[in-house]
Amino acid sequence: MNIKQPRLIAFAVLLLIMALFVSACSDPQDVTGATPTPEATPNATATPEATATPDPKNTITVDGYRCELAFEDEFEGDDLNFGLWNYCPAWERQDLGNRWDWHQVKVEDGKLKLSMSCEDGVYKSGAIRTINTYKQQYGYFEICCQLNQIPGYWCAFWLYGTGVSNANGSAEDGTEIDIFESPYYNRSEIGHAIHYDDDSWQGGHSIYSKSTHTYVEDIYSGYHTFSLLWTPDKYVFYIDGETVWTLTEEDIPGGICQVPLYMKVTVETGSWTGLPDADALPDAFLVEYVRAYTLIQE
Ligand SMILES: [Ca+2]
Ligand SMILES: [Ca+2]
Repeated sequence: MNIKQPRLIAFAVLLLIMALFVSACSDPQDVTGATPTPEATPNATATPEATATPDPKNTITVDGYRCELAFEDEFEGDDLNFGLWNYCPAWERQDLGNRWDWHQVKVEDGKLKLSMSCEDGVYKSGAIRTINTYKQQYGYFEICCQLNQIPGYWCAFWLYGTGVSNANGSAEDGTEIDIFESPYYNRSEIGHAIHYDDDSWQGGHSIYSKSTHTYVEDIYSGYHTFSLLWTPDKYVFYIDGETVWTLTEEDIPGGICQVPLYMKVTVETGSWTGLPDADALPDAFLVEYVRAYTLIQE
């Protein structure tokens, strides 16, 4: 027997083991991705963080105030969500005979469409509100929308409550907060206002009002957001996320509203804007979504 034979056998066994090892590493299944990677570790598909990540839309921070989504309508489907909204009553609205009319309210293509028509000289427009479905005190309110495309009427997103007409010198029992109004089509301006102690129901007028205008180039083109932060001691108005008006309790003799209000999304016309050209109707106020967030108490 050759003394080198056991070494040859051992060397051959070693080569066989190495061949098997190389074969296993080059298995096509491994090459195609079965080999666990850091991203594909068993934990990665079941980590609590992955499934519990909050929707960034649900909790937001506005000027340092943490807010949680409490009301949302993206206007999907083909009808108004009557769990969230009601039609505004078909009463006469403004001084030139404008009336609200539920026939001017539609939901289609993922949007709320509030239009205007002129029938026998009467201008009818769409309007909805949450008077019977949702009220909120403080928080952040936001609408994303495309405004009127012709002059002669205005769109608005506003907050209102029954206490607005309680003329007692206080704004705390109810304030109309006009987050935005669009009567200034020809000037690319947007209006913002508050009203309280409004005795207009008795034929008078708002005893206290404060308002401002904001110029934004091309604001009547495309979609924009209009929003309000309402805290116990201030209102902050925003257009496209930019602060455009701030009112603190020192700015308002009656103070900041301290009661829940409901939301209104409306179209109106009157002597403020003049009537629109009937031949240009129906134009439409298009709303992509409305959201309301409550303040998170900390
Ligand atoms: Ca009052
Ligand atoms: Ca939408």
